[in-house]
Amino acid sequence: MLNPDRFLSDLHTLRRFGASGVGRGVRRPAYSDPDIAAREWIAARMAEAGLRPHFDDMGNLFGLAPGDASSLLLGSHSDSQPEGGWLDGALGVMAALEVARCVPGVSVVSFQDEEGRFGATTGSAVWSGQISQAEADAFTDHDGVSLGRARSRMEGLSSGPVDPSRFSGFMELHIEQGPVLDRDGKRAAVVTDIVGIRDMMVTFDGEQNHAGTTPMHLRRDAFRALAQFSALLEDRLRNVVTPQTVWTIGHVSLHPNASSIVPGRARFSMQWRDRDPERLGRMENIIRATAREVADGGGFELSFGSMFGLEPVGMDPRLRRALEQGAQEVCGDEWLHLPSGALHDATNVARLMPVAMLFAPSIGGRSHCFEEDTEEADLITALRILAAAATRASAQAM
Ligand code: HGY
Ligand code: MN
Ligand code: MN
Repeated sequence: MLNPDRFLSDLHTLRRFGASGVGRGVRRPAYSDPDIAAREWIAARMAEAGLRPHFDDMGNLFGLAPGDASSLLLGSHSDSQPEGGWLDGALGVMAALEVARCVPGVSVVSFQDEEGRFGATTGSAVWSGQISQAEADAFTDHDGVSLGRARSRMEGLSSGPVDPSRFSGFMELHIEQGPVLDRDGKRAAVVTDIVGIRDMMVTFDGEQNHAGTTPMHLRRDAFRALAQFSALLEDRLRNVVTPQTVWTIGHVSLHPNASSIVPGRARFSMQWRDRDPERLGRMENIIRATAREVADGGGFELSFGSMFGLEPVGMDPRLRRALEQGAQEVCGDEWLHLPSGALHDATNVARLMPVAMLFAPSIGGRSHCFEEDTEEADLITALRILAAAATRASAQAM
């Protein structure tokens, strides 16, 4: 029998690992002390629930259903953004655990580094073979720490790889992290598809110089190149994008980043997302051409880092149907279909097995911030839908 109080208590306990900032914010980046401590606590809760905790070499934590029969995998991730909310990922892991306590044939997972301290959805990307362990180990965070070095902090916990063929499918409950459910007053969403993403670092190199004595017309100011690139891009992308297309310059570092020095270098992240792979490709061409136009026009050196990409994925019709029936059963017509503008581990897992996703509302549509929150009644509704769907899906898989 589902125990909503136990589920909510688990969520509040998990939030305490890396509790930060206002509200229920967290700082729990992959392989940090709070992340590792949280994973060890989740492993203990898995064991109490009758699952077999199993860390793999990446630090992905599985709670394996007893016996050798195929099981349905439920879960998400428990690492957070540098400034994150208490529910992003955590909701899916703790709801999966509560369902596994009540529905036979359910295993649980908390993937590592979904939030991309080192890349994006790195733990499930390695597990699904999207990238090799060696490739992942070479990734570095913005402080230059390699994933290989960071994950060595979990050395000794690993029991080796988990074979994906032991699972019949994957379902992930996640907060919407957007405004639609909150705006429309709906209780849940069944996801139709997950956007694709492209992400790369770009560098403009100009000329470092004195901020007081260098006339404006003689400057090769790398920040101004970045500003001009960003403004020009709005215009160049206009005829290619839709209202749902997004692009973000989220990380910027200026060198030497001093008030009295004209910056000689601007290094920044360029990320874009869309549901159409062909549009992602056209955007890449425009982004590269616009950066080149700015560099040539202002006498800057231009360099591009390696590009990370994931393709858009659709949801499995059978598992999606189980979520739709679960939603209808639990909250009548108070649910809808939504595409996911956020990336999720389900994108990588879809390479291995059928996947489907369920969203719970985000208050004010806020996420990737300390203010992220969801009404507790909506958390319980989502739990009930996930349990109803898992009951159907695991029965069908037998
Ligand atoms: O960025 C994303 O979409 C995910 O929340 N990491
Ligand atoms: Mn997430
Ligand atoms: Mn996130």
